[in-house]
Amino acid sequence: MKKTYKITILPGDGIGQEVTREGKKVLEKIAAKFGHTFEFDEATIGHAAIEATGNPLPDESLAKMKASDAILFGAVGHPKYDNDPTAKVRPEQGLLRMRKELGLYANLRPIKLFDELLEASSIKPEVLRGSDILFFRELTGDVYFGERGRKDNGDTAYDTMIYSRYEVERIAHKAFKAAMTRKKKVMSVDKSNVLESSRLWKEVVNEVAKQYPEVTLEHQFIDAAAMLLIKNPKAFDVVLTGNLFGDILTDEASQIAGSMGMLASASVGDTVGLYEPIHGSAHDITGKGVANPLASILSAALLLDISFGMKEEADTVIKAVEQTLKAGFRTRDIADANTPAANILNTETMGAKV
Ligand code: GGG
Repeated sequence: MKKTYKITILPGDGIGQEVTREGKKVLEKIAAKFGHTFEFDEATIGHAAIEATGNPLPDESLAKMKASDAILFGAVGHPKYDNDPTAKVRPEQGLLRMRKELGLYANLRPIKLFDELLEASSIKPEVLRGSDILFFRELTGDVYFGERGRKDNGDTAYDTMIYSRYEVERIAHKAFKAAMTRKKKVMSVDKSNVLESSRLWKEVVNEVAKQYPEVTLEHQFIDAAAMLLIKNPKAFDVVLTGNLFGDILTDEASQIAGSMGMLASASVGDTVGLYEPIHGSAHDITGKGVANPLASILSAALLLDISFGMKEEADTVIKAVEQTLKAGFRTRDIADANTPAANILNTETMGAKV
């Protein structure tokens, strides 16, 4: 009997709702085209969940996710909390708890460059052409989960950057294994000239590297890596880094791909895989129908490939995105002065075109 694949749809907040609808639409199309049975169940997280239950990650949502084969997630966030530093409950807490509860410690962020968007990038096409980078961002450690607080009557604040040997080991193995299937190059990014947690990071990465003698390992400080990424993106293959540095560096790398709206990601670890665009909830454009759904659609492709082992189906999605771009269609964020107005699509029509 053919398997029924259970997919939790977790739209979250802001444009997360709009783009995830298009990602789901593409999964439905793939199911029909290839004769698969995908069963979808929606769950809440973030501000939407706080409004409904007071909790950014209700137990019911977590239970649904744990019972599914994969999760397609949108984004969390709301400006209300950005302007209130004293808020005790915040949408992002739902995201962090979800990553921790599901053991999603490895965030894969491929910087997929479509030839059609070379001109849309802030970097010169000749510098960009041929770039192909895969980031491994550690997701359940670092300053995100270390002790934090206030002292001196609230006048001093602290966050603790903390890593344990096993946390670095497990993500390093994932990065080295991926490098073996690519150009056999790993760049580990840290700040070991200043930070003790980075010195442990470097020490452990060097130890893990001994098990992969065919892979060339290079270390860079985060500041130098940020500069090199723009200067010479072709020099990068697999990048291995911590939670905070990975968050910042991959937002920067999105400019290589032309827009934040183009970058998909996969979070994997101990249990079910989670797939999401790297962008946030973008309340400035929420409800306007202009959000780029391609990162969600490409996240759906990662879901098919990594969680379901459906390589052909995943490639079909990527090819459909490629053809849509080749035909000249763009959302606002990836359009340029030469894009005819009729080719600038909204979120829904871009999803439909793909
Ligand atoms: N889809 C990604 C998303 O929702 N990002 C919002 C966010 O708060 N992310 C925290 C982080 O990953 O650093």
